[in-house]
Amino acid sequence: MSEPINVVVTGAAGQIAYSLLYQLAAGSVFGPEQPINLRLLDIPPMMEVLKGVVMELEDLALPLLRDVLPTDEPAAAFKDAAAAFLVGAMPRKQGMERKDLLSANVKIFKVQGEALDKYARKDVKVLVVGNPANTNALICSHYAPSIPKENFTAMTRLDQNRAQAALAGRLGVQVDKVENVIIWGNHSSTQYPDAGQATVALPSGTKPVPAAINDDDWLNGTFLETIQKRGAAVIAARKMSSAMSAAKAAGDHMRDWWTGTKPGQWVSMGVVSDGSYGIPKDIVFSFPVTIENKTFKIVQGLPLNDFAKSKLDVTSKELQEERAEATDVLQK
Ligand code: NAX
Repeated sequence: MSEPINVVVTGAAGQIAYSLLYQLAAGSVFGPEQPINLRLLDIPPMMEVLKGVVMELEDLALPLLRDVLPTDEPAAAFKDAAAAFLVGAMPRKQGMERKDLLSANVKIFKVQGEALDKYARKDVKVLVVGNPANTNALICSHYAPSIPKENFTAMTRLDQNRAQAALAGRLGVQVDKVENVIIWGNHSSTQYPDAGQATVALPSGTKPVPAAINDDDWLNGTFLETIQKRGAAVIAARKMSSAMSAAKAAGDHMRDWWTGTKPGQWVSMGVVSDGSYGIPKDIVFSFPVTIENKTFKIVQGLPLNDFAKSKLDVTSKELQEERAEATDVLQK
């Protein structure tokens, strides 16, 4: 057994955390040999609710879960953190403009970036789930200059899982038979879910998904829109946003970052752009990556047709706008 690591979950009293915490305590993210201390951050009005969550964590009676600290102090939460799930964010309220949402969140992620910079381990792995996830991750990294920017990522894994499930459904195969579907860009409705490089393992052998489906209109139309709008469809039905699937995706993202991807397989993560595929640097853009030794590499050289290029352009423009708005808020 290794020494316990400190794992932070913000928004710990919220609905995504409620599903995520069990996975962490059960060892499905950091593995069955890695004990963890949980650092649960939320805001002062939620401390009573958080007490209940802590009671339930105790009642899980899981041996990997060691020390649990509920707190409303970022300094206490981020101390010696090895991994952080930044789930807590200001929710969009009725009548709220995107700008207002961005402005409230930029302030939260500035404070958390500063706390990470000061108190966390320099190799901390940060996954931002709270929306607008990509730009929040960028801000957070900006305020933690002593931590490499590669250590800040945003979650598009839920979009990837949704896309994989939709393709498997259409092909009538088990979900794990489909691999390498890509989410490009922002975790928003401008994202580009791309099945162009995806493969499906069929009894007759592995085939490219576009050939197996043989319906580009569906792939570039219904499929794309269904994934882009899936979050809204869940809200319309459940009257609450995706939580169980979001928590599972957060676990998938961190597990792959921690333990690596399988040979030949890639996953999508929002990472600080290095200019790959002509995407401007210094925005957090979702790319296909492979991971080894806790380090990701953007998959290079994938062919992009004009349709794909135009989609990447739209989502990249939105991220540049978000960055400009965020910078504007921070300069005021
Ligand atoms: P909830 O409203 O259930 O929980 C959010 C929690 O965050 C609350 O307990 C709140 O008090 C807390 N919080 C607010 N400000 C905080 C701060 N400064 N420090 C610490 N905690 C703070 O939301 P939930 O459904 O759990 O969703 C959380 C976030 O995930 C939202 O921003 C949501 O939009 C985002 N999502 C992102 C997804 C992604 O794929 N990247 C998908 C799912 C989800 O929509």
